[in-house]
Amino acid sequence: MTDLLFAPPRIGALDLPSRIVMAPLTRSRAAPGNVPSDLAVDYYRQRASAALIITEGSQISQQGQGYAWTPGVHTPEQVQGWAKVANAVHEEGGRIVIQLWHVGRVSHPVFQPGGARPVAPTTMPVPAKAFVPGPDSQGTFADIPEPQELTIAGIQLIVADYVQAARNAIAAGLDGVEIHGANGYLLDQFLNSASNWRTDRYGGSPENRARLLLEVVDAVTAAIGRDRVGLRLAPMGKNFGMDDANPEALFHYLVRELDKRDLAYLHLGEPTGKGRKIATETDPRGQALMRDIRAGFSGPIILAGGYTRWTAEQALADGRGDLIAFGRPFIANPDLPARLRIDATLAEADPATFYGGGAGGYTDYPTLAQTASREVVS
Ligand code: 8OZ
Repeated sequence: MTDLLFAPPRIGALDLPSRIVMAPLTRSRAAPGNVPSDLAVDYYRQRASAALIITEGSQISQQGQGYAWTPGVHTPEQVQGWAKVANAVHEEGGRIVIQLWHVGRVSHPVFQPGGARPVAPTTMPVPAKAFVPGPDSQGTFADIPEPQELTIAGIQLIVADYVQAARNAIAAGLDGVEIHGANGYLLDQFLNSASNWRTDRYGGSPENRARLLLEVVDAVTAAIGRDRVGLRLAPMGKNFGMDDANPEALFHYLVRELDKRDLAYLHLGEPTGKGRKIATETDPRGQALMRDIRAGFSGPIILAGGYTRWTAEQALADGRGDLIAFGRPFIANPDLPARLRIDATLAEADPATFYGGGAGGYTDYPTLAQTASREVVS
């Protein structure tokens, strides 16, 4: 076993101690006002040994929220909350960027200003349910009404919201932002031909469907600097009705454009055709597309999708990516890099506590050292 995971890379403005990234993970535990809670401060502090923490998706505006208790980055209280998180991670010697999120049509009137219908590129039924606050502080799933089609003015407001959110992130002391362009949310809804039937300059050709994403990238990089902006994409992803008639044509254009923009990194969710389960299960067409993206993008690439230490080392050895994002393993193993270094057995995360609730299943997973001392004590 080589130790490629521990060869230190530089991405954008940041020197990293390893290639082990903490993937963005929705945990639905924000305090009232969608403010990152004091528990979130502990949670991220505990995971500061990651080469880079990418926070949970955080809505750029009230319109951008689609799940109960996700944090925002658009009010002064939320920015204060993120400042505490950034401080905690920096105190431990870590680095942290925030994932900027607009869910588009994957929302519900309970989240929308004035109880409006959620916004989308095109009005059509949404093959998804929204996770809304239910009785007894439990989340519950609700049908999504047909969304409203965004006007050009509405699109421009959203671009401005991304810019403000990115400025807020920097004001909070975070190290940068990741634009969420994946998994069936707003920017992905514009990219994919199945969800974008527009006939204006934001729909039709790959150039037009990529326009909003590139406008957001350009506006955010102009505001905070290219070396502090990453982008997450899900090539051939199928979440929430995503589908593209010609993903090769779309990504050929998109990657060529992104490459000109000199981003800090590109973060790719592996196409598995089976719900992003295991990286090695990718279908041949998806693998070929991933190779083309890799060849067309000269900046660092982070790969995500059910990686283990072994498959991560393989991906790095094959040159398929430069860094690996681990999601579930970071939930139950706050000291994941230390465990991977000695190939320790990993703790399993409990899915019952993924979303919502308090400290249980959030900040109470021990490090290896804590586990050892508990065993000595008992
Ligand atoms: C799981 C649950 C809720 C949201 C994504 C932000 O898929 C998410 C998400 C994942 O990108």
